[in-house]
Amino acid sequence: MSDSPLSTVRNIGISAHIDSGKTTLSERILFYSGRIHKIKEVKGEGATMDYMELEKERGITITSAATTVEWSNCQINLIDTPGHVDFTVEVERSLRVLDGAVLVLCGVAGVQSQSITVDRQMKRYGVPRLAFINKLDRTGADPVNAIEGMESKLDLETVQLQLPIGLGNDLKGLIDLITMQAVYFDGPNGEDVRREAIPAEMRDEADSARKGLLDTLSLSDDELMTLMLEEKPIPEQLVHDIIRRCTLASQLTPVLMGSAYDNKGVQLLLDAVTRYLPSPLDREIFARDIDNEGAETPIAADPEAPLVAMAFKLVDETYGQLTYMRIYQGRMRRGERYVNVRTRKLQRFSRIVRMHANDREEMDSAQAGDIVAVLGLDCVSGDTFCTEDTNLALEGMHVAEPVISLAVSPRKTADRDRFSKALNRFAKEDPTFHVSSDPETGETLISGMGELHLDIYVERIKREYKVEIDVGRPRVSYREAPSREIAYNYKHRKQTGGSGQYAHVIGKLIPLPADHPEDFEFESAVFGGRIPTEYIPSCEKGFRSMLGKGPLAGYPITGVKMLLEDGSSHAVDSSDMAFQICARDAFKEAFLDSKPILLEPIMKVEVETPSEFQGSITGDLAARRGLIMSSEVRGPLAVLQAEVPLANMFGYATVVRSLSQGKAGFTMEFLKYKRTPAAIQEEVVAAAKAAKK
Ligand SMILES: Nc1nc2c(ncn2[C@@H]2O[C@H](COP(=O)(O)OP(=O)(O)OP(=O)(O)O)[C@@H](O)[C@H]2O)c(=O)[nH]1
Ligand SMILES: [Mg+2]
Repeated sequence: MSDSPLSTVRNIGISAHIDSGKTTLSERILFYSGRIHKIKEVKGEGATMDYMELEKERGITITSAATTVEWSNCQINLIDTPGHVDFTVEVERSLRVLDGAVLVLCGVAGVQSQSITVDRQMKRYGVPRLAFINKLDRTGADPVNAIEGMESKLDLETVQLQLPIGLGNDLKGLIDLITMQAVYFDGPNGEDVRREAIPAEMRDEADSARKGLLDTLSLSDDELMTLMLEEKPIPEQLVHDIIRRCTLASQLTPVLMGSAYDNKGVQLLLDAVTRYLPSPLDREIFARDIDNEGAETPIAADPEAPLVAMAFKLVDETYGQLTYMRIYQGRMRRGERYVNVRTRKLQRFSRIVRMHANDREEMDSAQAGDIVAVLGLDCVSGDTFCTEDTNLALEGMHVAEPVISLAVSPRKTADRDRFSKALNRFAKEDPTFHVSSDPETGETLISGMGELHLDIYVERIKREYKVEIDVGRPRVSYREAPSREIAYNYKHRKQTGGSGQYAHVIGKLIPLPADHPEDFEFESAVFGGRIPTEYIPSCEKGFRSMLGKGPLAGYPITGVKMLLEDGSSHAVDSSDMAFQICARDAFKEAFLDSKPILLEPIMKVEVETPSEFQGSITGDLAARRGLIMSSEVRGPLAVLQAEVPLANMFGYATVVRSLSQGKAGFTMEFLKYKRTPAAIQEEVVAAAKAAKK
C-alpha cells in the first residue's frame, strides 16, 4: 500500500470543537472503509481511535491518533485530533504535517469557540479544508445557521453541496446537489448507500440550492459561466474540478453534512475527501537550506530525491522512542542511516511502522507523502531528518506557552525515581508541558495549558507509573513587566588581587507595547567602540539571563527593550564575564526602578447553556472579575463569551455544572496578558516574599 501513486494519497486531519463528533466520525470512516468490522462508540467501549484508557473512561480524545484507510482507490492517512484546547499542541502538530483537513461543526451549536481556534490553526499552516456539519439528528439542528457562522465568524467563503432530508428525529438522508439525487443510508450501520430521485416536495428547494451552488462556482470559472448562460447541460466532472481547484487554493470551503452517530452522510464525505482535498503533490512545501543562510528552497514529493522528513510527534515507550514522521521528499529505507539536521548526528532507522491507532504494521520503506513512525530514534518534535549529504530544515510548529502550574511531589521517597522518569517523559513528548523547580521552596512545578491538561498528567503518573502524588493548588503563571522608561548608567568594578574586573554600560530600559510579538528586544547604538564590539553580545547575554525570574515576585519578565547607548571599558580588566555581570546588575536596578507591574493571563471563556440558566451564569462570571463580551441565542442554547482572569477560573467546571444542573458546558483558552489590579499585585508580591522566607 505504501507504493500507491502519490496523486491518490490524502493526508488529512479531523479537527473541531470539543464533542462535535470527530472520533465518532473517524470510527465510521474506519468501518465503511473496511478497516474495522464493528463500530464502537466513544461512550461505552471506547472508540478505536481513543485507545488510551483515560480517553475511553472520560469519553474525550487526549492524544491524536493516526490510521490509514482505503477509499475509492485512494489511500487516506487520517489523524483524529482532540477538541479540548488543553491538548491544542496535538492539533497544531497534526495540521503542521497534513495536507488537508475536515472541520467538523456541531449542527446545533454551529461555530463554537474552538472552531475558531482550529480554523486559525488551519489558516496558519495553509491547510485546505472541507466542512462537515454533524449531529443533524439532534433536536434544534440547523445547518443554515452553521453555514452563516462559518461565513461571518470564520470569514470563509462556503459552497453547500448537500441539503438534509428532514432534521432532528426526522433526518432521513441527504440531497446531493451535484448529481441531484436523494441519498439514503440503509442497513444496520448505514453501510448501504441508496440513491434515488429527489422527493417531489423537496424538488423546488433542491433546484434553488443547486442554482446557488452553480452561481458561486461560476464566479471562479468562465466555462461554467458560459454553459449556464447558454442553458446547456453541465458535466458533473466540471463541477468537481472547479470545487477541487477552489478548495486547494483555500478560496472556497465545500460544506457537507450528516450525522456520524446516526450513520448518515459519512460515505459522501469520504468521496469529497478523495475528490477535493489535496494529495502531497498539490502542496508547495519549502525547507530552509542551512548551507545557504537558511534560504527558502522548494522541495518536491519525489521519491527519487534525497530524503527530507519531519519528526512531528514522539511517544516515549518502554523499549525506546516512537517518532511520528511526515516524509516530504525522497524515500526512507529500513536499516539506513539519516542525519538529524539540528544535531548533525547520524541515526539508524532500524524499524519503520505504519500506525493504526495503537497497532502497527512493519514497513521496509516509506516515501514522500507518507506518515509513518520510526522506532528507537533520539530527537525532539520538530526535528528534520535528511540524507547525509543534504542539509535542509523544515519550519517547526507553533507552540503555546503554559499559563497554569501545579506543585507536585511523590508521597513516598521510594517513588522519586519513577516520578522523575514520568515527568521527563511527558515533558519530552509534549512541548506545552513544562517541568521546573521552584528555587525558593524546592517544589517541583508542572505547567501546562489548563486544569484538564495537568489533571490528565497527574492521573497518568499515578496509573502508568504507580506513583502516589500530592498535588498543590493550581497557580497562575504571572508575568512581570516595566511600566515606564528608565535610563541606566552602571559600572561594574572589582579589584581582586592581581587582575580586576571592569565594565560600564549606559542606556535605557524601554517598555514594549502590549501587543509586541517578542518578550524581549535588544538594540545596540554604541558608537565608536566605546564598548568593544566583542563585548556587545556579552551585554545582551547578561540582560537576557535576567528574564527568567523577575525581581518582583519571581515570575518571567516580558515587554522589555534594552537599548545600549554608551559605556566604557578597560584594556586589561574588561572581559566577557565582566560585561555580562555588569549588564545583569544594570538590568536588575533599572527594572526595579521602572515601576514594574504584574500581568495576569486572561482567558477567553465561552459558556453554552440552556437559556434558563443564563442569568445565574452571567452573574457568577461577573463576580469572577469577568467581562461579558457577547451573548447570543443559538436554538435552545444561550452562548456567552467572556474574558476572565485565569486566577478566578480554577475549579470552574464544578461551578458551571452546579449552576446549570449539569446542562451547561464551557471552554476556556488563553487570550492575553493584562495588568492585574494593584491590590492583587500586592497580594501576589507579599505571598512570594513569604514563600522566600
Ligand atoms: N446525536 C449525535 N451525537 C453525536 C454525533 N456524533 C457524535 N455524537 C456524540 O457526541 C459525543 C462526542 O463525540 P466524540 O466523537 O467523542 O467527539 P469528539 O469531537 O471526538 O470529542 P473530543 O475528541 O473530546 O473533542 C459522544 O457522546 C457521541 O456519541 C451525531 O452525529 N449525533
Ligand atoms: Mg475525539
